[in-house]
This record gives sequence, C-alpha cells and structure tokens, in this order.
Amino acid sequence: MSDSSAPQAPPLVAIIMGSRSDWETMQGAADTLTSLQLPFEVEVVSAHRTPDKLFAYADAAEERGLRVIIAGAGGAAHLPGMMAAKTLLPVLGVPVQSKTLNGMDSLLSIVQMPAGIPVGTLAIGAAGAVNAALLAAAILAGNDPALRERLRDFREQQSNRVLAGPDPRLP
Ligand code: RP5
Repeated sequence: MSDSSAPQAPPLVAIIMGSRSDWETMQGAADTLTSLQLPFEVEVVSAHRTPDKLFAYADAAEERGLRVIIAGAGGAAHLPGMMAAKTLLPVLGVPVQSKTLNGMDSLLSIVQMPAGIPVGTLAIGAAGAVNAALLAAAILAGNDPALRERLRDFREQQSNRVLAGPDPRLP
C-alpha cells in the first residue's frame, strides 16, 4: 500500500505540452519516467495561448530544480523552441501527431531550429514521447548511478521480451 503522506521527491523532469489534447501522446513519457522512478511534473503551457506563462515557467525552471524539459506540441509547434530560447536546460521536443498534416507540421516546426538554440527532437507521436523520457533518463544517469542501473534493467527487460517471442505467429 502506498503511503500518501510520504514526502515526494522534487521533480527533475518537466513534461509540458501545448494543450490538454496532447496528453494522450505525452502520457507515454510520464509512464516511462514512472517506471524509471524518475520524479517529474506535468503541465499544460501553450506558446500561443499562454505566452506569459511560458516565459514565467522557463524563468523559474532551473531554480526549482528541474534538469530536463520534455515539451510536446502539435501543428505550429513553437513550445519546445520558445522554451529552449528561454532556458539553458536541455529541451527535448516531441512532435504531436496532428490531424490535418499527420504530425509533419509538428515535426518540421520543432526540428528546424536555427543554429544557436538547440531542441533535441524525437519521433512523431507515442514513440517520441517514450524516447524523450528515455533520453532524459540517459542525460540524468550520468550523475546518478542508481538511475543508470534502472535504465540498464529497462533495456535488458526489453531485449528479453523480444528474445522470448521470436515466432510472430505464436501469441
Ligand atoms: C498546439 O495545438 C497543441 O500542442 C496541440 O497539439 C494543438 C491543438 O491544440 P487544441 O486545439 O487541441 O487545444 O498548440
């Protein structure tokens, strides 16, 4: 049974997204960080609809102890780039699969940063969200041997699952 009065570790990773509608995609990042026992926070921060909140969030992020920001957005996806412009923390961008252009708009908006302000861009959609969390963990694992071991376990379990089911005709 979990103890709800137990102190929570302060978040090291932020998962932000442009809209509540991005959560279905970004939940993969949250689930992955949970499985790696990496404390995180989740927040909707829109570059277009709440630009002042974006600036305030970026200004406070490092001081609050955040170490990596995962930013998911779709369409004219300015959130990761604007966040990267306002903080020195590494920003990992997840292009959310849009309905009209299937996420190509999101991908190109996030990946094509001009030289000087990097955004580490992941794949479109669910795979990108999971991989953003794994990349955040890999970044933080450099200074955290226990996290590094959890990441190693994750890889090992993944390999074992594939090796345990080599015949695709069998369940
Ligand atoms: C972007 O616009 C969001 O990241 C979202 O992917 C997209 C659509 O937002 P909603 O209209 O669903 O709120 O800013």
